[in-house]
Amino acid sequence: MVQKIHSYKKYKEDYQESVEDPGKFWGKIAESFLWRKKWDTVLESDMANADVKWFQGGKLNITENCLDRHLEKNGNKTAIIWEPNNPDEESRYITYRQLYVKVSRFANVLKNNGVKKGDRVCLYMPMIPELSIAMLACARIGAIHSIVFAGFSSTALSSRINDSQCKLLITANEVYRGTKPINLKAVCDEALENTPSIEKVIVYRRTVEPTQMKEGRDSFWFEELQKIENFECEAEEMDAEDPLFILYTSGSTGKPKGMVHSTGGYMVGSTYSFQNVFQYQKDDIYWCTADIGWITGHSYIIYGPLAAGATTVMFEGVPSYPDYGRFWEIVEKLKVTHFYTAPTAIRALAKHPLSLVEKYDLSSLKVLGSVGEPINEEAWHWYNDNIGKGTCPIVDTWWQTETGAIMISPLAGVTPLRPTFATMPLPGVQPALMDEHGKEITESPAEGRLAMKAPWPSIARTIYGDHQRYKDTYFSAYSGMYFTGDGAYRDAMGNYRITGRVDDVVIVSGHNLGTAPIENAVDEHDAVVECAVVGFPHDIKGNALYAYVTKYDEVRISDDELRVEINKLIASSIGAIAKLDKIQFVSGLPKTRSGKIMRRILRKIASNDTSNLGDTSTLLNPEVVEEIMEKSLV
Ligand code: 7RM
Repeated sequence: MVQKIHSYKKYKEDYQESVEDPGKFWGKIAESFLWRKKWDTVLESDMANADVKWFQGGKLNITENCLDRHLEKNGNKTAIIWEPNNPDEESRYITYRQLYVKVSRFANVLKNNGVKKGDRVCLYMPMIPELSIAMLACARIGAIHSIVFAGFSSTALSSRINDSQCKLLITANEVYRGTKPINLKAVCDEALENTPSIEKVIVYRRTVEPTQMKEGRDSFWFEELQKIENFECEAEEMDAEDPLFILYTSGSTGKPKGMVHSTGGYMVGSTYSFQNVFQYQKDDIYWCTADIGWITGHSYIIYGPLAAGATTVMFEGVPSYPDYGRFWEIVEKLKVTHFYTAPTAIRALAKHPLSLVEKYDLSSLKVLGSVGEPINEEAWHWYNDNIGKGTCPIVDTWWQTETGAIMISPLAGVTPLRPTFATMPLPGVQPALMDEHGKEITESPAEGRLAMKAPWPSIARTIYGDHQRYKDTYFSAYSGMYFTGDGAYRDAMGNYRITGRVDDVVIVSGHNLGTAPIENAVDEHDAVVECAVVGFPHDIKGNALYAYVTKYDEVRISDDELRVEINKLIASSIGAIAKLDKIQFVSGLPKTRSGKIMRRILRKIASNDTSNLGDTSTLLNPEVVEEIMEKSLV
């Protein structure tokens, strides 16, 4: 098992070693995993060419690390506790041995359906154990899973399926989230109208509702299982650098980026960070509230915790159902020790009466976590005082889909905290702050753009099918470094506070939304000439979306009707999460002479921060700025 850092002194020593000799440091950590064959070289890297390889020559299967190796001593330990949306339904407890059998059996289902090593399999599923089973089954046979968050629209689903040419789609018929039924199969059917690569669809029956099935293409999960007699499935031997999964993340321009993660490096990075950040101990009950459709769920519900032999909780529902006490009811019921959630959830919960918290016994809690956005002061203290009762360290974990694992965070109970700061880099992580001239800022305190000076094992290896875009997006801003897209402040002690995105990605309720595809959707309305979408601060969602729209002179419907129609377009092309909070109709958008919309200015106006609009001298039409401010909706 990965060695845990137990003291601040040890953290400093390990950090030092990881910088001085990354090969030696990570080689030692990797030793504690199960490899069929050890690596020849720990690290080969050429950051300038976006080329990073860890543990080359190593052979392994990640599921042998997540399942097989626990069987002898911990076969009867609970691997997954599943908590249903409806509190009256039974929880499910799945031991490591049971999970091993279910995964092996389903891996045989995949094989039976012609899935082979290297094939892509799309998973569009609710938060049920079968999602974990399907993802691990893919990994077992070396198929690459591409999980699409089940809140995405059919258009978003089909474009992701097409981008990575998935062969098989696994879904569920229907699911309840709160009181809302979501017909996943119907969304899939719509998506499948233009996804020629999909040959088969396997449908898990989550509810008893009748389900439309297409002859020859669709079959039910249980029918597929019945065809399988062999409950064992030999794990495919993978190269350390073989892809494990693809996960799409929004880009600032154009289509989503299919981030590709490796097998060996990802396993080492997700597990090492899980162990050290959360300081998980043998009988702890760990709960991360994220959806597995996001990287947080991949790394910190499934791969990290299972490789570490932990008990991980998976929750199907929402924090507001049956009421805003649900999270705390679950903490009491399952005696949760580690609770990891997002600032947007904390802010939403903090809006409701404290009695909903006080009703429950939260004394099992030892560690709290936060991820996804900068956590504001108020939310941090509410979380600390009311949930942690001032005795649980809060690990504010900064990382990205691209980084695969936590990069900057306190180690619970080991390194010092500073409210609203992600604090210090994990061993192996070398952050740099860059100034506007592309030079590293070495003094502190300072503020700048956050980059990474050295590779770490779980860094994404490429964007599926577009290595040039990978290189351009992450490795071209600063030579030999990885650019995060975030801004950060560093205090005199070396603690980092992430200040937010510096590009055109807005994080709404923890969801990363590229503004470009939203603008595309708005532009589709025939009354719309063009638009610019920016984020602005929002009490609960962290950020919300504000659109500046120019429309045609002759529009037959009212502004309010047009607003409704625009949001409908967005909901159908991207998903309800991307709906606009504010839509302001303007006579023109501020543009540079080369014709680029100056979103920087709009961002400031939408945030009600107009004291210094920065350089407007390159504007073609400065007069519209006045007009936009005058009629601002904030
Ligand atoms: C894990 C995840 C990545 C972006 C990232 C940041 C923001 C994430 C924090 C944070 C401040 C944090 N992956 N972000 N964690 N900002 N403090 N602790 O969220 O790919 O979906 O998003 O999220 O801007 O670049 S992600």
